[in-house]
Amino acid sequence: MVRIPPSHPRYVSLMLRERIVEGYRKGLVVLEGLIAHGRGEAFDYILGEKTHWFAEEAMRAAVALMLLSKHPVISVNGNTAALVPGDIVRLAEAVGARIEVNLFYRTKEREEAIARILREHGAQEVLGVGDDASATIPELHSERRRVSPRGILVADTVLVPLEDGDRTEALRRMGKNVIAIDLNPFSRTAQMASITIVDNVVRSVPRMVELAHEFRGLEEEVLRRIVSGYDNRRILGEAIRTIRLRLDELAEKGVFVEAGDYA
Ligand code: PTJ
Repeated sequence: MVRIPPSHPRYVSLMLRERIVEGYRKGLVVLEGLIAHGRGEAFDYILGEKTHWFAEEAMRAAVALMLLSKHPVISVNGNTAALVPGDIVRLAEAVGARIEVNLFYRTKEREEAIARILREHGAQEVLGVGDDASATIPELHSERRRVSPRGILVADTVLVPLEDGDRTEALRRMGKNVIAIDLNPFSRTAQMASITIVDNVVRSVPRMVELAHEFRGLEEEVLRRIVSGYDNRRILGEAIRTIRLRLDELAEKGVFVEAGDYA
C-alpha cells in the first residue's frame, strides 16, 4: 500500500482510496467498483465529508426497523467488504441480521474472497456463496437476482450498502423493506429505497452499530414509533437541499481552500 503522510490534508479520503485499491488487488473489488468509489468521493466532497442530521435520522429509523424485523439481511458487495468488513459483522450481530454476499459482477472467486474476509472479521455464517445462491429474485436479469433461499429471498428487510438500482426496485416489488446507504441522493437506489442513508458507508455502518446497542433495550412500541415517524421523501429532499445550500455557500466564498489543499 502507498504510504500517505497522516499530515496530508486529504489523508482520510486518500486512505479510503488505498483500501479500495487494496480490495481490488485482493480480488474483492471489481474495476467498476473503483469507478463507483470515485462517484461516492465526489458526493462526499460536496457534502463536506461528514454525517449530516438527515443521515442520522435515516440511520435511527433503519436500525429500529432492523431490530423489529423477523428476518433482516445485510447484503454485501465488493466495495463494502473492502471498506467495512468488521463493522458489517458487528452490525449483523447487534441487530440479529444474516449476512449474504450479493454481487453485480458475480464470480465464484469473488464470492469466496468476500466470504473469507467476513469470516476473518468474525462472521459465523455467510450466505449467498456457491450453490447457496440458488433462488432468484423475479423480474431481475442481472447477477444480483441470485440469492439465498435462507437469506434475501425470505428477508423482510434488506440493507443494501452501495447498490446499483434495479434490485432495490425488485425487492420492493416483493414487499420487502429496503434500506440503502448511498452518497448519491439522486441515484435510482436512493429514490426507490424505503429508507435512504445519504452518507459514506465508512461513517454510517459504525454509527449504526452504536445505535443498535443503544436501541436494543427499547420497547418495541418505541421502535415502532421511530419507524412510523420516518419519511424518506422528506429526508431525500433535505439531502438535496443541503447539497444546494452548500454549493451556494461555497460559490459565495469563491476561494474556499488554501493553495495545495486539493488532493
Ligand atoms: O461488488 P459488485 O460486483 O456487486 O459491484 C459493486 C458496484 C459498486 C461496482 C456496483 O454495485 C455498481 O456499479 O454500483 P453503482 O451503480 O456505481 O452505484 C454505487 C453507488 O454507491 C453510487 O451512487 C455511489 O455514489 C455510491 N457510493 C460509492 N462509494 C460509496 C457510496 N455510497 C456510500 N459510501 C461509499 N463509500
